[in-house]
Amino acid sequence: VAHTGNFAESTAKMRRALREFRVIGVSTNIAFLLNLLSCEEFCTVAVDTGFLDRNPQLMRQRPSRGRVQKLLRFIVAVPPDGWRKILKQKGPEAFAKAILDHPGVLLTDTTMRDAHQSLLATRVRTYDLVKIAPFAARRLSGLLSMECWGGATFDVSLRFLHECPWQRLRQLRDLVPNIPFQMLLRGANAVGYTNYADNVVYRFCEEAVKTGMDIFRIFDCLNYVPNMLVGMDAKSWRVVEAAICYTGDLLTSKKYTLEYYLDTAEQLLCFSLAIFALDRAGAHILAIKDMAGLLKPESARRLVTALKQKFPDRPLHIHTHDTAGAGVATLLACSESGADILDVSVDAMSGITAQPSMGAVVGCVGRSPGVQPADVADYNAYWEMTRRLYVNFECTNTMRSGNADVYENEIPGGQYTNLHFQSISLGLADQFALVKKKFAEANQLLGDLIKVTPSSKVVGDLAQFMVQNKLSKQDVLNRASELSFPCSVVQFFDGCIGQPHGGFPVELAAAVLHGRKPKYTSRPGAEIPPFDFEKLRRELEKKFGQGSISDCDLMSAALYPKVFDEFAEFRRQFGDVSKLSTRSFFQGPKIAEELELYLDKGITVYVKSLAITEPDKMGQRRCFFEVNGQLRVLHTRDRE
Ligand code: 3PY
Ligand code: ZN
Repeated sequence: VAHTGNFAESTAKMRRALREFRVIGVSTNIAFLLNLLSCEEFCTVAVDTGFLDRNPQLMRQRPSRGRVQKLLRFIVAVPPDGWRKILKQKGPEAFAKAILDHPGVLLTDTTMRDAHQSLLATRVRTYDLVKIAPFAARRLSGLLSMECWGGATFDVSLRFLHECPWQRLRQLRDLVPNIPFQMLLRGANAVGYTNYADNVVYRFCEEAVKTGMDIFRIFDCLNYVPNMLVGMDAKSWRVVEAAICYTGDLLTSKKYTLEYYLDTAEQLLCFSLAIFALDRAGAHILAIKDMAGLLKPESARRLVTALKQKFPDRPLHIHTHDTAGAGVATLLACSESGADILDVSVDAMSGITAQPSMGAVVGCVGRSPGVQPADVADYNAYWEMTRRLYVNFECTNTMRSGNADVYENEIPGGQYTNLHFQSISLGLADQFALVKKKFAEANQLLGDLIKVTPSSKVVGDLAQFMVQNKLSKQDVLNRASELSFPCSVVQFFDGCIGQPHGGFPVELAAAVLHGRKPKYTSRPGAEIPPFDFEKLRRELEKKFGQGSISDCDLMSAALYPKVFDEFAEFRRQFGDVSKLSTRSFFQGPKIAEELELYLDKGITVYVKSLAITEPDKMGQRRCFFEVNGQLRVLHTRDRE
């Protein structure tokens, strides 16, 4: 905790450090610091500069030696070593070997990515992630990894939270130097919804590694191996985790059988080396990605046992969702059958459509999981409170509990509540049960697909189309050539997202494409010309100013051109809103409430909202603020 001689500044820093468990430096006046730390008013209320005059005893008391020692112990505690040390010092192959040699089962915490993507519409802000990150670094250092990036978080942070996803990753990395970070990469779709040119995916991965990413979980929405290899073919010291998507039930499915998963794993782990001439192992880790929570305990036993027998030299990582409520049972079955790593999310951010509960797995798993129940409980206390800030985005607004009907409709966790929400906005609120039934029918019409972003959108769009137009499965087949199918369905049959296992249903494909040939019959990215980054930079600099576009900005714009333009314009108008507290961001300031804005290292501004006038004839309001004690007036128009 730094004492700079400026009372207001030091006070702000210390209160912030206390709140965020973050240590910035060491005060030379430990007595003063200790007295402040033990003063309740200081720790809980926003104090002003008269605070010391009212509490002169704080300057005089001498602390005991024991208290100094305790405080020093806290100050000097740096995060303990974690799995990242092995990765950095010995590289990804040794990292994978160390996982295999580890006697316990290891955990990945998905709270900062998939859990809030599934439960809170991906809305958790950087502000709330960085607050708890130092705690995770110190008390959860035994985690194999934290999944904190990728999937939908990239798009949502730019589009809805108006914050830079790269800055989020950088900030988290600074605070968690010891636990490997993991991200979800949608193969050739990177963190988007469509296939990009190969150089976009490569450059995205390079930038992510530079910004602090370690483990890339790579999947393709159709398990289309050529698409996955685009993401897997990288050159840096990052870890490649090849994820095979799981669907149906391998005990009963005729299409997605145990042999299918073993063959796909073989292609990813072995054949890819020879066929695609990768310059190193195809994948360091193998993952089963059960995005809808369909993997039942008995099927899990068979799958894990078979994969471990066939590929004993690759760690096996299991990802599931708890939609039906059987997630913990599945993870325990996986652990007993020899899985090396399990995905969990903290209790308060688990269950329903998210991952199974960390606390439950830690409590029940026989093999030592590397984290302590008491630490999980403290972590949970934070998330219990934080989740409340996102009440408007709660999946529980539309879904009170998990639902075992997922075994019938196979809707992925991340899509389940979204689809419900979409149905409401399309005026189909009371027909969600029908939408789910049609989802299963649409899946059959499309040939029984792997369903995950973006193939799940194709199935969801067709399901909603069937409900809106009151179409049965047979109607779709009979009238296919005259129907105007959703764009995503046409693109699917055009091969734009890849080739499905078992091929396209021939008759429906011919009808949807009106007899013409599909655009792509192999990997789409192979035919997309390389993306011209320098041209894009010139265009952006013309719009937003010379030198204003960082390499990360450029990457965001290459992936999401329109969303980035809006984000950059917003940033130009309002600055970096990720610094605002979540309540201020979503609800704005309350009159007379003091906000503490931490702008940069050592720069904290206190803002008090004093009054806001009614709109004048021109629709303008005047807002009166006190900024560090000085009056400021702002003229503004209500946002629509
Ligand atoms: C994503 O693609 O964002 C997913 O979470 C898929 O399961
Ligand atoms: Zn998931």
